[in-house]
Amino acid sequence: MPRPQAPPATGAATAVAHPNIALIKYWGKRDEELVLPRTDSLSMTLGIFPTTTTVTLAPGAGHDTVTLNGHSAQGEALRRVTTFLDLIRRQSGRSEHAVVDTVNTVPTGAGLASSASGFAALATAGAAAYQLDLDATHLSRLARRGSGSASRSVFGGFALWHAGTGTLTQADLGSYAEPVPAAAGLDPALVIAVVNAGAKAVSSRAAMRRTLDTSPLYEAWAASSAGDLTQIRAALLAGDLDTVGEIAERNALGMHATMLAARPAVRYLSPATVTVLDRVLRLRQDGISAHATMDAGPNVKVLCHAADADQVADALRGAVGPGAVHIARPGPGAHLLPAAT
Ligand code: 2P0
Repeated sequence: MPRPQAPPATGAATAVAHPNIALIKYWGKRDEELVLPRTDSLSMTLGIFPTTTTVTLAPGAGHDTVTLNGHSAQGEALRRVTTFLDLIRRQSGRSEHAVVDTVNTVPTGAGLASSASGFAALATAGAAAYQLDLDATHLSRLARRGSGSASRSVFGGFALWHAGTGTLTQADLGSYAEPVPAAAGLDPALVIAVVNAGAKAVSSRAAMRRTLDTSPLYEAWAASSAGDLTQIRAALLAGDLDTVGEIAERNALGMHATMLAARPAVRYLSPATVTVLDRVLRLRQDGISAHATMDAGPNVKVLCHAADADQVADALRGAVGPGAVHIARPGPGAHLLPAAT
């Protein structure tokens, strides 16, 4: 795999990464410490809402300093970043603390997770700042440790994150994302309908743990997800967006079914979610290829042909109110920005 760019020699680096939306979901960890998933997953990296992160080494500083959208990070957010920097320090054999400055362009309360783009950007900038010369595969493995889905945002377009197999050590080595080929004619868009911008009641980390521990439906979904993955790869290669959408929708609904069967149940879907799902069904009845996927929240992402995206967005706007619908095309993988001169 190519390197995102040659690492700089200055101890400072800036990287950009974009969010991704899974078409085959990651839901459930085999190992929490190593962030090893139970199943393979497959996503599309978006061309909107980049996160830009600068990591600057601070020799002599007694701790890391983290700024998120101009505000000093505290508590759990700070702990996750410093733990991640500790990993980079161990791998690079260096001990300096760092100053991390992150700007996230997901509109406040858009209901889209920023941990994927956030940790992909942090891994890319952090590795460069600490002179850790990693190719994209190893960057993906590193980003995974910050947040599982971040492993996929290292790559643009469609990406497959391997769960890894064998012993924990073997799985750690084998769990990374890689690009997935798609037919040249495939021109997808994801229309994002934000039905509720509020914070979620249960974190996805806690929800996936509870699902794995208590849901009698979990193993059945995990097994069926393997078949979904094989079929969606074939559909991507064949340029069959309708089949891609069909598989993505059933995989997401199956994931939510596992949560609904957890004890106690985890229910992210709201009445407005179901209203949007009805609109998507109506679009299909009108002959438009549109299929829905939902993550750890009530918002709906609708996969369609780019040529239909405006029409799909109009239809969804009617269900969620103006200003809450975004259109995303496939975007680039995480990359370093040239050093400022
Ligand atoms: C996904 N989600 O595949 C799934 C579908 C949410 C639903 O990845 O615990 O923030 O940091 O590894 O990556 C959200 O989980 O979780 C997620 P951690 P992450 O996109």
